[in-house]
Amino acid sequence: MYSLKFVMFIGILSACIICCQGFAKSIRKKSYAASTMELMNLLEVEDKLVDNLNGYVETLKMKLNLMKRSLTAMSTEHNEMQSDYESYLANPLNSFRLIHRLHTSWRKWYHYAFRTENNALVRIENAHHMRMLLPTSLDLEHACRGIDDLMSFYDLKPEELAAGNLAGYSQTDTELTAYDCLALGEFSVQSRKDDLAEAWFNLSLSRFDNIFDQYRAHEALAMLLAKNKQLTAALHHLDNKPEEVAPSHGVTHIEEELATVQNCTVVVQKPSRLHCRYNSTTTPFTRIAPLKMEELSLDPYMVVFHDVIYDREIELMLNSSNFILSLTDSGQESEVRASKDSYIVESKTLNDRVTDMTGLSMELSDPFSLINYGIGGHYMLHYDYHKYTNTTRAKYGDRIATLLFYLGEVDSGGATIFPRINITVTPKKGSAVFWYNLHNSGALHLETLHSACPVISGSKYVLTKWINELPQMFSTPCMKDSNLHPPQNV
Ligand SMILES: *[C@@H]1O[C@H](CO)[C@@H](O)[C@H](O)[C@H]1NC(C)=O
Ligand SMILES: *[C@@H]1O[C@H](CO)[C@@H](O)[C@H](O)[C@H]1NC(C)=O
Ligand SMILES: *[C@@H]1O[C@H](CO)[C@@H](O)[C@H](O)[C@H]1NC(C)=O
Ligand SMILES: *[C@@H]1O[C@H](CO)[C@@H](O)[C@H](O)[C@H]1NC(C)=O
Ligand SMILES: *[C@@H]1O[C@H](CO)[C@@H](O)[C@H](O)[C@H]1NC(C)=O
Ligand SMILES: CC(=O)N[C@H]1CO[C@H](CO)[C@@H](O)[C@@H]1O
Repeated sequence: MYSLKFVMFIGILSACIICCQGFAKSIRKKSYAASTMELMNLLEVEDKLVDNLNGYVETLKMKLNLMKRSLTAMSTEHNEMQSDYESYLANPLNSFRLIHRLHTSWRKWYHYAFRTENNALVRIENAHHMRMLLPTSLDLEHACRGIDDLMSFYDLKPEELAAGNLAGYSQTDTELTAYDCLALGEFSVQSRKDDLAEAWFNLSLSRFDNIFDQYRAHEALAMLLAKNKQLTAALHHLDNKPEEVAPSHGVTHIEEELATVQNCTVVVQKPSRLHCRYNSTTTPFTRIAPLKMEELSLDPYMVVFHDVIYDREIELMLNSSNFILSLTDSGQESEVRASKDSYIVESKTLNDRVTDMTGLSMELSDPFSLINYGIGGHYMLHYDYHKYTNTTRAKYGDRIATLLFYLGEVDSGGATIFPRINITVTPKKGSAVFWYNLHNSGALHLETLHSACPVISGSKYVLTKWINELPQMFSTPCMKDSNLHPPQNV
């Protein structure tokens, strides 16, 4: 039991403080975890909730009993008929009763089954109102932090706490449940204490007693391992997935990351390209200087252009003192992109060239951004589109297409890969890859998921251009549900 006297003393004290400070009691502002008074209120709330649920169960039981009794009567009658149905139905009264039963009674039962009893409804509404009194996720976070602080101060281990052992002050009835351990693990993940999180998840796993619940702990462990790039170990935890459980978004993501890693180790040029030809039909410029382009995919439409940026242009850009300065800045390492922060480049010449290559207007497009990936530099799986809400999108426009110039030769690694369409583009100095991120209908093209493989040797410079959809309104034919973007003449 709780030390009630102590709790009440603190409770009264807190009440005084609350009154003195003139807090409106009706609006709960205090964190439950911060005050014993509030915790006492929470005990009361739990009492009421249990009462309420009990009432609900009683109401349902009455309904169930009523239905069971009728069912017994009905099946007795039905069985009687079946033993000798000819003589049963020979009696006109029996025939009448059969028709009546099926016409009236079953309908009645059907409606009765759907109807929610007033009594039950009141209980549900009670529960609905009491939601206001329940601890919020912030309360839970405070509570987790409290436990975490205790552990740091007294150097407690998760196993001890889980067993209800508070620094030698042991009480077996305060053992933590598997779900408690899971919540503390998730809090530890958020606080970036991964070792602690693993220990909590391990404890949670050992406390669950069926495979469905256990899978939740396995999933949590898998996410943790995946975060630390231990993808194979992560997938191992997912082996035990019960068939009835639908794969979660996170799990799919781990599988894709792993496939990406495997793909990156086999960076091979895709042999069967669709076409390779000189193209001179996009704009007048290209009639004079045809573009060498290869089609990689029709859906999403994706092409590689060769020799579209000149060595001298690249040298000038990379020699720019501002760019060099931006490289020596200690760029923040992000988890998604392990590369130096990008550097903005404005160039009318290049803008015009992209228009020549793609037939798209560069109005409203993001400026070029120059990115350097050093050894091991990579970019995890992502989409280029923003996935704006409709109103934001109507205002700003999403990125309809991406053009990516390769500015440096990479000796090994560094490919751009699209796992969902099985396309790998190896960087080649002076070439560029172009693809549409959106369907012609405007829908986001999910197959454009891509990542940049780690550079093994060399240094990879890419110049990207994200092209805005809004100025293309009159040039892109809007064919609903058509995936192919036939390039247009400007
Ligand atoms: C969690 O369990 C795994 C497998 O039993 C073990 O290898 C690992 O060391 C444990 N981690 C912690 C932090 O206890
Ligand atoms: C993906 O491409 C590689 C290399 O071209 C090929 O070996 C493999 O069979 C392809 N996989 C699929 C699923 O198309
Ligand atoms: C770029 O810098 C290198 C080394 O400092 C120099 O040799 C080269 O001439 C420069 N190129 C241009 C185009 O300025
Ligand atoms: C946004 O627009 C699309 C297409 O017009 C529509 O299908 C979707 O329901 C809209 N979403 C919202 C949140 O309005
Ligand atoms: C050249 O490319 C443009 C745009 O990419 C396309 O419309 C046209 O069909 C291509 N022409 C040839 C001859 O391939
Ligand atoms: C581009 C590429 O090699 N894609 C492959 C990546 O890995 C998955 C699964 O292993 C394959 O199905 C893709 O073909």
